[in-house]
Amino acid sequence: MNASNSPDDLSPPDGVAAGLDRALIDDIGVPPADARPADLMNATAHLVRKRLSQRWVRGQARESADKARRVYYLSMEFLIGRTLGNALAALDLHDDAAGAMRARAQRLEDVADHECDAALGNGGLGRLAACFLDSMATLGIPSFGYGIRYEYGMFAQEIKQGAQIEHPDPWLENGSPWEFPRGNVSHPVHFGGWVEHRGEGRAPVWRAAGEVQAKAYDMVIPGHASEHVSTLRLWKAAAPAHIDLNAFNTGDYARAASAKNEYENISWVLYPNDSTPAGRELRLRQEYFFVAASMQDLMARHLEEHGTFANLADKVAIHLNDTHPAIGVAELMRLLCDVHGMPWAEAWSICGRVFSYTNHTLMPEALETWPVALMHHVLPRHLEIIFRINQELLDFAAKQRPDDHDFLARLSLIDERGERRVRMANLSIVGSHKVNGVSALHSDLLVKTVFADFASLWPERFTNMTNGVTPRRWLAQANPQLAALLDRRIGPAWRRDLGALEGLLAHRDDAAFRAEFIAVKRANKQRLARLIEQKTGTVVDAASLFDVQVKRIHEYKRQLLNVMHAVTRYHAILANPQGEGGLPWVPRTLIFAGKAASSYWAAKNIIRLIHDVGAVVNNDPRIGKLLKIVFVPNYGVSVAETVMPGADLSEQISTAGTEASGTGNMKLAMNGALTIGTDDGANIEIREAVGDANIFIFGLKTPQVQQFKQHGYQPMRHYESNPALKRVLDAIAGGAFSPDDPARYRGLVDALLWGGDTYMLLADYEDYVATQKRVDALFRDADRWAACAITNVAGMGVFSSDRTIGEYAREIWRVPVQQAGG
Ligand code: 26Q
Repeated sequence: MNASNSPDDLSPPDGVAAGLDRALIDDIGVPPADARPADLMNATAHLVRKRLSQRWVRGQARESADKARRVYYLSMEFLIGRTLGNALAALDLHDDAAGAMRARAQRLEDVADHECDAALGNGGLGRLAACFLDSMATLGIPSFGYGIRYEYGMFAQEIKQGAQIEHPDPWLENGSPWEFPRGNVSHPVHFGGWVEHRGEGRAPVWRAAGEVQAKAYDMVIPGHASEHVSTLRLWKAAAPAHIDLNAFNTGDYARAASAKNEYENISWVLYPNDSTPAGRELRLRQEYFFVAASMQDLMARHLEEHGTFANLADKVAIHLNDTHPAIGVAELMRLLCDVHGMPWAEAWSICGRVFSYTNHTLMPEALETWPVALMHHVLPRHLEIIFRINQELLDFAAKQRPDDHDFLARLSLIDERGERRVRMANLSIVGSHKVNGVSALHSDLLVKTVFADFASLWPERFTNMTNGVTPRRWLAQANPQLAALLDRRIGPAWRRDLGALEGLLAHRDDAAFRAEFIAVKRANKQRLARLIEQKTGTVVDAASLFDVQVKRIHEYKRQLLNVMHAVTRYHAILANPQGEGGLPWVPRTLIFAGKAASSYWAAKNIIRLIHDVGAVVNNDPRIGKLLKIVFVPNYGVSVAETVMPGADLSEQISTAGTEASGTGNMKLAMNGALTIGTDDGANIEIREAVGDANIFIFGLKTPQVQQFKQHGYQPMRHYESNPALKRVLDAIAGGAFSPDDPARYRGLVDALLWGGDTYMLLADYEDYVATQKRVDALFRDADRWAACAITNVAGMGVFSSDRTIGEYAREIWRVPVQQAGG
């Protein structure tokens, strides 16, 4: 399977090695002898891009000719990371490119490091969208991702004296070799103004006050071991041409520039996933902007292929990645009825067959709502449409449960308590034929709690689609050594058929295999140790247990519980330097990484606490190598690609019932880490896949959490009755780790003792610490630990995003997929 032999292309037959000099001259404008690593990266990217665009053009033509049913995945976030390594692997050009770099005395990894991450997402939801694009392309699903071409992605995190500092992320500063500006594809998007009602039988007219142009920029998404490529189409906001001209003609450049800014700011920057969803007007404009452009785009494609909208639902599936694009429901109704003259009932029937919606969070406070007044100001016609949808919903519901006003008030698209607000989740549910959660537990809780009323109306609408991750990026690319070991033992099919990992179980009892597995893990830990030293200056020992918690910093994810364990261990080592229970201490390295939303005080304080505890522990000569605590700055996709393979232990310790799924848990287990976790999200399904003997589950279960909350949870009881816990909290609150500012962490501790301990850290502390001792015990037996780790890898087949996308395709989108390996 050498791509240079495929009948593919017009491109040079000898791949990267032969084409590189030409590309340096033609595409980069640099003499090959002067090429720096960044030039080599760009030149290689251009070579790869040419091959992909040939496949792309052919594929798009085929899909048009076939009048294929297409999936449109609407998402405010796509956390892609880097593309070069992924594209090389997809084209089977990796070895060829590595050879070409060697011939220039470079390493491909170092060259590839010069690519910026495309960090167009906050965390799990955005990365999930990127894994899904990879799987849709690989499974040959005719598909588009639609989103926003943010000028600035997720902020870059710097740590100064232990505190997070945010910097803008100008990822497009030097251009991106992967984007294709589509000069001929743009759509107008309107805002504001008023609605003119022209009487019976005539459609209302939206007299908008402002217009902005949405310009298409495409990113190519290669399928793996497949000719298929998909498209990620991102929209950039631009002032309409006539605005520019008018101002420039009068010579008023300052006014022209400020007018231009007012339009173009819509696609400037990614909104952070704040602790409280920000009710900011620009965010609503962003949501409508990309939805309106995407809907026009897909409707134009449909009309060109079919000449009618009557069959729209047969040919188009639109997926809402959370409620962020939910305004699409109202926009489709507006386009069909107001613009194309379709009767309301027919349009509503199409709408309900076209849309589907994924929910990613249970926390009621995180459900998106917009003030009615703001919606009226920005999208007056959409608000009217929402009111009409709501009227029909409430009429229907009233027939099911006459006089149950509370029921109707909960279902209503409008929250009438206090300032009236539009509930975007309710709009998404009424407008969709399927609504799913992202793990079995989460989907179950959705129908039992936040969406119980809707589930009583339409039980068949609700379903589960457990998340997955792409094994191409998270195993093949991130962990080449483990990938090579897998290839030798079970063959290469796992890349497209991750269930094949089960074949490892047959090798688990082979001591030689376990030794090889241990050697691969050690090499990956050394690679991670180098990254840690380079980024933090702290030297860590690759022989120690690498205990990893990497994810957004959030109270419900309980990084603070992890820190409490660290302090517990610190105290215990000081008290018993020789060890515990007659056994020496297992040296540990606690590795944290993650960003806090810039306005989230508690999360930022937790980052600071991690650093402060690290500074004390790491420099305490009595501790030596027994405990190290490090925080890797600027966590993102590229950092994750080095962290996942180097982890021994995966911390997934959210309060039961709060983490919808998690996907880092899957990536870590796939790379041979054992999980210490709560009975939450996809952890439960990981336990089922690997067996109780190969995972450390602790703490309260979801029903117990609910019971405790109902019957009055008293955190202070735990504090008073557990001396180790008391010592830990007293030390943190008393300034033991912040002698320069002893009160720095009073607030964090007070929130536990006096503020109700919302996420029940104190209730889970004892079991967590006890479970960490079981972790130590297993780690002392390296061979037994390796057998458990192998069992984890072997069980991860089900967590491929190919499995997830296969389920979406069959059960929600009703599109055919190319079989694995086909
Ligand atoms: C909303 C309104 C205004 C501004 C920002 C937002 C916003 C943005 C992003 C709200 C939420 C998000 C992101 C949520 C998220 O990443 N959720 C995670 O989704 C993963 C994929 O399903 C799950 O695995 C995680 O459990 C879930 O936390």
